[in-house]
Amino acid sequence: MNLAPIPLLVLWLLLILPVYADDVTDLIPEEIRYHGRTYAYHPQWKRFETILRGNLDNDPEEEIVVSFGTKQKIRYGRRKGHPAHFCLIYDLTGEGYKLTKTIRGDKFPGKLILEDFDKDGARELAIFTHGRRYYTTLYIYKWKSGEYDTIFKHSGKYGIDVDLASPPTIKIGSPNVRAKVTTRDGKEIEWQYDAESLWEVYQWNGETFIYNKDLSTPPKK
Ligand SMILES: [Ca+2]
Ligand SMILES: [Ca+2]
Repeated sequence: MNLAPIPLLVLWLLLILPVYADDVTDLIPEEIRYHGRTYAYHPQWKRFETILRGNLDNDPEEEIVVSFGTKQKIRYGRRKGHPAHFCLIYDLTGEGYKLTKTIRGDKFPGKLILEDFDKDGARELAIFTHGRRYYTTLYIYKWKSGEYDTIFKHSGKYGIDVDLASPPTIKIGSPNVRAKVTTRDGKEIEWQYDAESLWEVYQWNGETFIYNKDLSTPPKK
């Protein structure tokens, strides 16, 4: 076997990979001005950074979506800036990638999903964003009449999951406070949390996610 091409291949990869990576890394800015405040990129959440490509709007070029953590810059006082999650959408134009949408999430970056829920050829963007005390919010954005519109938003701290089955569903957990327990004298009372969450299920109906009573965990009576 002729191994001569292998070093050349490695050299070629070393030449091409950094160019691509630099390009994409540049899409995460060092600073963002948002609603009169300045936020600085913070590497503390680097392992949760996400960069995805996909066509999100009505032109054929792909967009790039980046999601990362920042801290608000506070000029005066010794207080440290609060964390803030940002998600940016760039559109590919003749001159390169142009920022078209800035989404401020909660405090910490979560996962992103690009999925064409309504099968119209443009993908929708699902953003998970986290707050303190295990609080998670899920936003779903869709390109509609020239802008990105929120078609779904829900928060909770007992689990949120997007299932991309056909039709797709979203499960939102809530505490099962109605669990029944039996007292020592044999009486059944509603007293404590059950280990298993209750699940509110939303199912895609062709246009949006709507609550589906049959798929949801029935509240215990
Ligand atoms: Ca596009
Ligand atoms: Ca779509």
